[in-house]
Amino acid sequence: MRRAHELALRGWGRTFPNPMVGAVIVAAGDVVGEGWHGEYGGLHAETVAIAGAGERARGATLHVTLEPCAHTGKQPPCADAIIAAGIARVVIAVPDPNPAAAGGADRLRAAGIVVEMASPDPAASAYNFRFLHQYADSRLPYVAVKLAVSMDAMIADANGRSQWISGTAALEWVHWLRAGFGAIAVGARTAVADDVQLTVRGRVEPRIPPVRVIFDRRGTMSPGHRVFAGNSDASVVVIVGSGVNQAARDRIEGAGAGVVVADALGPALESLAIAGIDSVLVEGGGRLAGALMRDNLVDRVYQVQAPRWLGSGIPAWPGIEPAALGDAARWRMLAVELLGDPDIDSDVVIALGRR
Ligand code: AOF
Ligand code: ZN
Repeated sequence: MRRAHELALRGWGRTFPNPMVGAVIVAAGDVVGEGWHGEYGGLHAETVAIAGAGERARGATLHVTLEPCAHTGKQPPCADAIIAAGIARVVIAVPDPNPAAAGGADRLRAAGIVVEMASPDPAASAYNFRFLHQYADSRLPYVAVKLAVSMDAMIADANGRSQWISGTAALEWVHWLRAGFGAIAVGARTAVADDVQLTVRGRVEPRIPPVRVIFDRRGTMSPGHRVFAGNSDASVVVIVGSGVNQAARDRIEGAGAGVVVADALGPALESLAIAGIDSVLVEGGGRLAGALMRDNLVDRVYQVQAPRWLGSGIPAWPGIEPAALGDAARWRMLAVELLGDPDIDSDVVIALGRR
């Protein structure tokens, strides 16, 4: 199943609104077929694995990261393909929350196949948050915060310089990460200080380019900033407070961006959801990260820990309500990964999810 999850992740950035799915067929201890869902609307993981296994699928075990579908959508039902292939046993990591497609496990059982649900492991399928969030009955987008911090938890030095705390491998990784979100966001201070583009410039080209969002309560963004430069298909949305005057709003709209008016982060995120944004990767600054955390709006944290000390600077996550150790919320560790060559970079990314 671990291999099946690895394969699923190859669909990163390419399958939404459908899931990433991986499948591995094992016969007599040998892997005889592998598949993953590589592109929205394309072949399902199970079908690809079955095609690879051919006759060796007969009597074999299929490990699949999502319950096989029982419906005809863009693709025919995988449950029927599994039955036709003569697979004897199916191990499933996560039941399908999509009511249109669910029911595959029951159909397989009815055909005499042994079906097992793997023990629940939120970390193993954490990559599918976008697919799963669609069925989570939330009025908000899924919110992830990515921060690069020094060992002493600063996101910038005392002069406000934050480029680059982490190394080149981390930068490549961030571009990969961006491809998996519906929007990329920063606070206006960061947008101006780094003159950000918020585009995806990595090895995965997202099927739908993420919307670029700037939280600009005071309306300070102006048309000269690079995010408005028109070198990308990804639209730009600027969220301003109700105190920002019409002239400033017109200036931002004149630069080609959409303007959303909101005075708090919850309503701002709700407006993004209404505009069709399902998920947001917030990349700073620290103040925005701290405010989102304080308001309980963060679903996932990616903290890139760089092996250096700054002594002073801009702290990550300011403004969080103090808590006694016994009361402080404990997050779930989803993954820890070393980014790049330890001789060059030695950054570590820690992925955390809510419990
Ligand atoms: C996928 N890829 O590998 C699996 C999926 O319209 P369709 O036919 O592509 O069906 C989409 C639904 O099928 C999807 O929401 C999910 O519930 C189920 N399984 N989907 O795109 C796959 N196994
Ligand atoms: Zn299917």
